[in-house]
Amino acid sequence: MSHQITLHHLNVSRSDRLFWLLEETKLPYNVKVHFRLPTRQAPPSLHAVSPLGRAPTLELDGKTLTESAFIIHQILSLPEVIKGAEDGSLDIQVEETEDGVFWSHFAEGSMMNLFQASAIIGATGQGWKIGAVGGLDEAGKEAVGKYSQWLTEGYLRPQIQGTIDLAESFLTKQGKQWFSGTDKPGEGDFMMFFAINSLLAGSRKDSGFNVGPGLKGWYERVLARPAAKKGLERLKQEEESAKSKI
Ligand SMILES: N[C@@H](CCC(=O)N[C@@H](CS)C(=O)NCC(=O)O)C(=O)O
Repeated sequence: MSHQITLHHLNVSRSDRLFWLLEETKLPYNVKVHFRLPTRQAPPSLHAVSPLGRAPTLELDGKTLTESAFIIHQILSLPEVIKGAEDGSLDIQVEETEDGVFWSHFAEGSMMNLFQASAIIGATGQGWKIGAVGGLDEAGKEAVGKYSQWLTEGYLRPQIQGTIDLAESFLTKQGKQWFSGTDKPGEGDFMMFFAINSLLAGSRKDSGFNVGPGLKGWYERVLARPAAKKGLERLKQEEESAKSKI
């Protein structure tokens, strides 16, 4: 059965996980690009298709799916994807593994929540500090600046580094190639991709976190895969083509 798939992508977002996954599955898909507002929030067009206005959102045969982990789970459960993995035409871990489920939950539940908190405090703290919001006097602005600096640097940074170190030690100390724990990438790998990509090549590249050789090697293995290359290229092309129509 051929499926009708539309990926709703927001620039600089977790939907990079799905570009990689969809290319690995060889399923054809359409892309609708949504651009963030100057406040960095999702635009009304994404709210129109997604209950919380979040990306990724995927339309699969008329059904609206949200939450990347759930979307990945649904795609990996499609009969043709299971069959492709069984007959060897797809080189991905489709059957759930203990490691794969763990890292899939870890990616959002322990890693991204901290990154997200830090990003929100950093951006909103700056807004209060420069007087764009809050209406504070100089002493108040200074206090907000000090508190947000302590939260992001003193409180959250060590916790975020701890999540990076745990992922590093899984790959190095346990000698694993993939977060699936097998010789193929699976749901844990697709889910971990957003954070690691942002640390090594994206918005967190210069944020001063220590990313070890295990994660760097994992990232190189991902990027060496034709499907990951194709997915990232498609993401770029879709954004460029949508931008040219604005
Ligand atoms: N847990 C969700 C998180 C989705 C999420 O927060 N997406 C961000 C982009 S990375 C978003 O849509 N932000 C827009 C906004 O907050 O307005 C998932 O894994 O899909």
